Parts: sequence; C-alpha cells; structure tokens
Amino acid sequence: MPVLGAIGEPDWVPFPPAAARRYREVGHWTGETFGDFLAARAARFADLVAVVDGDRRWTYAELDERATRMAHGWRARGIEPGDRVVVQLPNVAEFFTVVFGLFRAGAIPVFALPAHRANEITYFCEHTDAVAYVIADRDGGFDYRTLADHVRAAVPGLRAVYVHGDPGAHTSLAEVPVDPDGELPEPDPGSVAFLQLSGGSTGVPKLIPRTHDDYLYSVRESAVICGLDISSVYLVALPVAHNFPLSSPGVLGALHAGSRIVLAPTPGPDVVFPLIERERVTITGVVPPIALLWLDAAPRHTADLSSLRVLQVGGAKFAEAAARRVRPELGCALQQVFGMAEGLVNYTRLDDDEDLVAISQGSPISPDDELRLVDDEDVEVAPGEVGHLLTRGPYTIRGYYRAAEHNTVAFTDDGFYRTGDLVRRLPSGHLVVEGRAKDQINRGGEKVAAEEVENHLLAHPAVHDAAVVAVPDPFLGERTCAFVVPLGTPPTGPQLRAFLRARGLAAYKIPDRVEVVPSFPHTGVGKTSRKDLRAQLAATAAREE
Ligand code: AMP
Ligand code: DBH
Repeated sequence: MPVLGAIGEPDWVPFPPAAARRYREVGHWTGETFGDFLAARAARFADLVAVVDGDRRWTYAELDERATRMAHGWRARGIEPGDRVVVQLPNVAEFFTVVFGLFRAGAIPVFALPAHRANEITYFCEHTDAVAYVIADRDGGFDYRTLADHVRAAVPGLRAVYVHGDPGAHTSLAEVPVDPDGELPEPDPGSVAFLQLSGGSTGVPKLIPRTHDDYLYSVRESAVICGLDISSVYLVALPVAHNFPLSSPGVLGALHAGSRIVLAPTPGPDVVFPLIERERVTITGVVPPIALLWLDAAPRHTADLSSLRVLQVGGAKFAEAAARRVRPELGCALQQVFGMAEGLVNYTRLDDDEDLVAISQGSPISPDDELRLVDDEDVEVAPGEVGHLLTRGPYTIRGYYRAAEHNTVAFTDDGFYRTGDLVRRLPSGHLVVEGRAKDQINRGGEKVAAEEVENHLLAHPAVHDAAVVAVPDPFLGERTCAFVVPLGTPPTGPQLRAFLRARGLAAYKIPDRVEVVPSFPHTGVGKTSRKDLRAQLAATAAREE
C-alpha cells in the first residue's frame, strides 16, 4: 500500500497487484529481503572472502556479523523502520556494514555519490525527510564534515551525522555497532528497500524507489548473465553506490554468487592496474571515459592484467571504434551494459560474437521486460527503425519518489517508463543506442546524432575523447560543436573536419565548431557531462556578447 508522505500524496507508486502477483508466480520475485539475502549468503559462503579494502579482508561470516551489530546500533540510536538515511561514502568496506545494517534495521538508505555537494545533499535530505546522514571524514581532497555542517544548518530535521574516520563535531560511525539485543524488524519484501538516484541530466537527480523483490531479481539474473561464481573477483572502480557497480552485476551480484569484491579507491589506471594484478581480478565495470583512459594507459604499464576476463562498459554509449580496441589492447572480453537506475538493464552476452558486442548495447535481462520503440506521437516504429525507448517490467519502477507531477510525463498511463533514449533493435533482439532524445542536434531540421560524429572523431589518432553538443544558432536553431580531448599533439579544427569528410560523413554532420580542451566535465559517476559542456558554450557566448 502507498505510504502517505507529508504532502498527502503517496510517496511512491507500487507495482499494480496483478503484475506483482504474476512476478511472484513465475518466480521472479522470491519474497527475500536484503537482510535475509546477506544472511543466506553468509550461511553458504561463510569462510570465503567477501570484501577486500586495502589490507582489510572480511569473510562473508564477518560481514554478516558486522552488519547485524550495525543494525542493532542503528536501532539503539533511534533509527526506526521506514526512516530515510542519506549515505555518501567512498569505496570503503564500511559501505556494506552501513547499508546492510540499515536494511536490517528496516531503514531506507538514500544512495548519494561522493561527487554530490550541498545542492544535491540538501535536496536529498529535505525531500526524503532524512533523519541521518553518513559520510567519510575526507576523500579525494574534500572534507565532507564541512559539507555536513552546511547541510545540518539547512535541514533542521536531520538529527545526526555519522562519520567514518575522524568525526570532528559529528558522531563517529565506529561507535554505532552494538551487541545484538532484541528483535530486528522484518520489512515487507514488496516495500521500498532504498532510494537510488537518476543521473539527473537536468536539475537535481530524481529519487528512485526500489523494492527488495524487484532489485534482488535483477541482481540474481545479472550474476548469472555475467557468469559470476565463487572463483570470480569483482573490482569496484566506479563509486560503489551507483546502480551499475551496485547491481549490474556489481557488488550485490558478487555477493549473490559468493565472489570476492575488491574496492578501488579511485578508477585511474595507476591505482587499478596494480590492484587487478595483486587480487587476480576477473571482472570489473567502468564508464566509457574511464575505459578510454585504461586503453591508452595499458601499453605503458607493466602490471599483469591477464586475470581479467571481462571488462564491462556502460553508463553512456561506448563508441564502436573504442569497443573494438578492448580485446586486442587489454586482453579481455568486452561486455556492453546499457542500464538505468530506474530499472531496465541490457547486457551483451558473454557468448555473443565480437561484432555484435562491438556495435550493440545488449538485450534485456528478463523475458518479462516489455520494450516499446515509438515515434514522437507514441506510435510504434517499424522494425529496425529508431524510436524512443519505453519500458515496463519486473524490476522497472512505476514512478519516482514523491514526484506525482513529474510522473505524469515520465511514465505512460499504462505504466511504461519513458527512458529518454533513442534506440533501434537488431533482428537478434539486441539494442543499439542512437543517443538521448535531448542530445540529438537539430541543425535547421537536419538531425545529427552526437554519437555518430563522435565515433568518427575517435578514429582519429590524435583524438583521445570527443563529445558533440548543440550550440544555439539564430539561423539554423542549432549548430554542432565538437569538443575534443587530444592524444599527443592537438589536432586543429580544419584537420578534423577534413578527416571526417574523408570518412564520407555528410556535410551537415561536419562539426560547425571544434573546441580542443584538456579534459571533459564529468557527472558523479564519471560520464561525460554534455549538460556542462553546453553550459560552457553558453557562458562563452554570453561573455562574447
Ligand atoms: P540514469 O537514469 O542516471 O540511471 O542513467 C541511465 C541512462 O544512461 C540511460 O537512460 C542511458 O541514457 C544512459 N546509458 C546507460 N548505459 C548506456 C550505454 N551502454 N549506452 C548508451 N547509453 C547508456
Ligand atoms: O547509467 C546507468 O545508470 C547504468 C549503466 C549500466 C545503470 O544504472 C546500470 C548499468 O545498472
């Protein structure tokens, strides 16, 4: 049943009863909660190593015990079932004890990313009426306690800030765990387990309510699709709370399969490559800009990467030109992952042929994922044509958290989520992402897909990365601007244009403007932020006026 929030609207949109019944009947939803999930894994894999963080190695049994002590600690500190707690931790082992402790206390973690600042965190705390906020003292040169001071002053409802490390004026996380005393609550598996975030390409991220039942289904299936077992070692290079490293198959898939999780503090090759060698890592997942860094760093590194079997790349379109470099240059298979925190996740399969893996973003997890490819009028497009992707299924939300108004535009009346992605479907059922609807550039009526032009630019030997965005234009409506990060000697605009023409690109797709920059702005998880690139162009335009 919907839980009523302060504003009188239901907090979230549950699955319709008939759909929920069916997902249970066919066995997608098993009725397991996250608290039970960890207990079951610990019973099965007790003495195997679950988590490696620097020199610390926790077995499954130890992780389970620590989570239980943390759960009792949260209860002792007045955290009630259903309370929201904003968690913003770097890649440290405590992420697991905090989050599983909250699950077992019946509380609802809100998964912030380390890159979020006052604007986002204040919003998460206010919008969810969070009672507590969990941080690390410092990370990546940033002091989160100062951020917490700011957030506490702005959000009176926030009762406490728990700090991993030196707490300063706040409370030490190390003081929370206590010996078990009394019963822990038993949440309904059909209820909201946590709030995940959407990347928020415009404005602040939206909050995504995921249930125990729906999320654990996607985790179990992902572990199978990605071939995880007790011999697998999954390295977390992206921020662990992001949906991709959390669940596709991510750390939860690794726990499901009895695999070992290795936490990397940062994704750069100088940190990650030696870790891959030391821990004999078999699989990891990154966003395209990081994959490019690894590809370019591999030849000058001596670390032994031979244990790596699968490099997953997802979060944004991985250009075909880059995809084809993975096996020859890193010596492992590529798996493309096209997912969203709202639900639907697609994978190329480990036995797909190399061409399919290079050009497609995979096919859905579940036979019950319903996909519709439609035109601007919501009419289904012909097979093979590009359309807006709408989806509904056993692990895709039916509405954002406390967002009744926005939900009327983000979902269809019959519950399909409007992904905002433009895709086409190959006869094999694999999807090819052609871009986000709002990233398409409309140059006087001629549509330019940013990804297509970027793919051609990436083929130039002096181009490390490329991003094409729209610039407002009084005559054409929009023109194209190609931002380029050079590799070695920077190429010039005329050189790049000549290169694209030589590759047979249509004249209207040749970038009107080329900007060579040292690096791109990134989103919280490390995707190239086209929003920020557009903002940079707008700021320069304003200065020039
Ligand atoms: P979010 O809503 O923040 O979870 O981001 C999900 C969005 O990231 C998707 O709707 C896509 O636009 C994009 N995305 C994720 N994976 C891929 C991929 N492999 N290729 C292209 N776009 C992707
Ligand atoms: O970008 C994403 O949000 C994403 C990418 C790959 C995701 O949520 C996922 C896999 O689960």
